[in-house]
Amino acid sequence: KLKACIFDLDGVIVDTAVYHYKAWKRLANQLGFDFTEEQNEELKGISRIDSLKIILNWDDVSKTDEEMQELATLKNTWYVDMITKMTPKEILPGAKEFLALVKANNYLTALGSASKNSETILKQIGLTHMFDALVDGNKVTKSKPNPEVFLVGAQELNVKPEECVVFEDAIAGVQAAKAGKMKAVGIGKADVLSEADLVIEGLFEMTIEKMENL
Ligand code: G16
Ligand code: MG
Repeated sequence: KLKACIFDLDGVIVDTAVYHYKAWKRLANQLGFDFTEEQNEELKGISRIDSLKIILNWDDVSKTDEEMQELATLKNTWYVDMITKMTPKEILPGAKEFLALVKANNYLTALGSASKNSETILKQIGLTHMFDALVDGNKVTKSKPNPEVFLVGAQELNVKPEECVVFEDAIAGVQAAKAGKMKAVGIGKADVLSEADLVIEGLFEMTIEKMENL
């Protein structure tokens, strides 16, 4: 029986992908190249440093580890400038309501995000108190599709992986949930997230019944 819900942040609770995109684009432009919104899809759910490696690879740019750290830090400065201006209005449709619903039905809740900025984002949108456990890029080292971020979430909630359902918008995130032996609800397009147990457009479509029937 399911006991806990683990939520990804970017793409599930809020759309910070637009800010990541703007900041990475600015960095790429500064380095003399560009990339499309379609390419940006590949960066969803991927850690900061791994995202940078993918971007540099698109234009065959090679940098030392030290240079990469500097570039990632620069991108993050621009990104943080944008997310510190976020407001609760940016919570995605149905997210707050579904969190309240699962809590009212005695399910435990955890955040399972690759971001090292999750605390700032949750504070800005006023949802920190809705989570029984917070697991993000500061607590784990292995990027999704590795299940580490979700397994640590289950551990912090004191439940078994089989008792968890993960809500994810990224292919890598759905794969991480399945690799961790958890149920996965994909948020987005069914053809893209075909490995999920159920795909919905957003949390506004989710019900307790759908969750219990997974
Ligand atoms: C998010 C985004 C990724 C981003 C990653 C790391 O993951 O989807 O694009 O690269 O976090 O973010 P930061 O640079 O803030 O540490 P998630 O897991 O919340 O979808
Ligand atoms: Mg995501």
